[in-house]
Amino acid sequence: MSESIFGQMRDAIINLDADRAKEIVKKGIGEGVAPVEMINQGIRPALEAMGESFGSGNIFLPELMLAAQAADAAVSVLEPELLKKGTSRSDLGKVLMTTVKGDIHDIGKNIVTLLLRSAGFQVIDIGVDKSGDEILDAARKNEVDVIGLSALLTTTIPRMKEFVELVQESGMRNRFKIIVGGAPVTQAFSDLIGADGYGADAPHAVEVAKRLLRK
Ligand code: B1M
Repeated sequence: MSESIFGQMRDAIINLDADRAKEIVKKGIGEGVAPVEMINQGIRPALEAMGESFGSGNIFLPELMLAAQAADAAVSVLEPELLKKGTSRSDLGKVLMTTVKGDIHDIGKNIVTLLLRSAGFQVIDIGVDKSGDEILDAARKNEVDVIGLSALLTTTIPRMKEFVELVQESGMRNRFKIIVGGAPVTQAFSDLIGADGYGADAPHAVEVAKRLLRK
């Protein structure tokens, strides 16, 4: 049953049909399909397929943008479900989430934000395209425990390395845990730049944040 929901969701996004994507999510919720599974098996693979078509020149930016809008629409229906299924605790710690400078991809960041909130973290989401100085300033002002950086472009992941260096130079490296993620980011890259943790997907990011704060 849920197998066909995932297929229908992928089709809706690939056909750039936001209304249909929302309908399928509602149907999935009605059938008791786990929201995280709808993301992992429906939304994310659909966008990956669109990304491949874009990379090979079979579709163009306007189509990619419409696919992203359909995915966003699907996530917006899932949002209350994810938060409803979450814990009533909000004391696991404070996390700042952002996408690094030069990068406006935010679907993955928003999903990680949702799951962290659902798990009981307080999340300050400062949006996309943020410089190292902006991120560090916000982290300091909001007194967060964890800084979460997302990047989707091979040209923007170097901003993560620069950020770790900036925090080190500012003398605040012991004050913040830094978690990185996004499609081109790997555990090896995270280790290389000296981040504290890497999340392959949103549930994994939550586990890593919990482990780092030992909660
Ligand atoms: Co862009 N784009 N895009 N794009 N886009 C990619 C990344 C690309 C791989 C597509 C391709 O060509 N095959 C390619 C990058 C190639 C490269 O770097 N070598 C690319 C390109 C080239 C571009 C533009 C440059 C295109 C252009 O303008 N010519 C441009 C860049 C703009 C910019 O940022 N400056 C661009 C623009 C766009 C849209 C605006 C159309 C749209 C983004 C809309 C939005 O985000 N609001 C878009 C999209 C949708 C994609 C793809 C198709 C899908 C990304 C996505 O949302 N995936 C993408 C192809 C791909 O990823 N395979 C592509 C679904 C999402 C749920 O997954 O973001 O990976 P993801 O997040 C996951 C995990 O990675 C993890 O958890 C999430 C949930 O499971 N995670 C974290 C993410 N952040 C985390 C942080 C953590 C932990 C885990 O800790 C803090």
